[in-house]
Amino acid sequence: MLKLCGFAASNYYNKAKLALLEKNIPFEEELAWLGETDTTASPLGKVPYLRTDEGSLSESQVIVEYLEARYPQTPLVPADPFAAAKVREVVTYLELYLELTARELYAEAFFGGKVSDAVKERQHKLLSRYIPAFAQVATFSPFIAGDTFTMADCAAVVHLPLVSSCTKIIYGNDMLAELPVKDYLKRMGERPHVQKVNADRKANVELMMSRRK
Ligand SMILES: N[C@@H](CCC(=O)N[C@@H](CS)C(=O)NCC(=O)O)C(=O)O
Repeated sequence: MLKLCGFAASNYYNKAKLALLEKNIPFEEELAWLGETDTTASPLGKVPYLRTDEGSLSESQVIVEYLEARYPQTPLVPADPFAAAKVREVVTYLELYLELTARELYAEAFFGGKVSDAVKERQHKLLSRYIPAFAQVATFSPFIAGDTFTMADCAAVVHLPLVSSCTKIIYGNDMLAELPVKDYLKRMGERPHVQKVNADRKANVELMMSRRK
């Protein structure tokens, strides 16, 4: 049985979890907080990682691509190579440009830390350039990368809320406000597997907070 390792407050963990759920692949969850991960499975100590009968895998996109190749049921990329590449393009813009750039602000936005004004300014400049580029590759019609649910939605559903809320907290305005993100997330929130991921995330955030006290 596949084992998804990490914790459900993590957006990258939830991306892999949503792919597993949407593809109806049986799996178990193994709770591993940061600092308590198996570094033979995830050398950088990051979550998620996946235990399979063949060995372990780290990096959420590697995991999702493995699931896609190993379990072709309920595909999360179109069969057409160009359409599939367009889906992966959206994932790349979401993660490499939006999420990773916003991540520099999370310490202050979500974890009670402090981010310097210089970093805030630099990330604002980058996001101001990256968000319109993302808007050019994302369709939101009705899914993030076209007319079917894909691995790009597994990423968008977990990353977009963080980018919205952290920019709102740090800069006083949601830098995604001009994109149809709210309506998109509302639509996605009607999917039972998205609801499960969100409910498990909330419960895990509470557990995380109670551990800090
Ligand atoms: N590129 C990685 C990113 C995963 C990641 O950053 N996960 C966070 C939790 S949301 C983490 O493990 N952070 C700890 C660290 O970066 O050391 C992936 O796609 O799996």
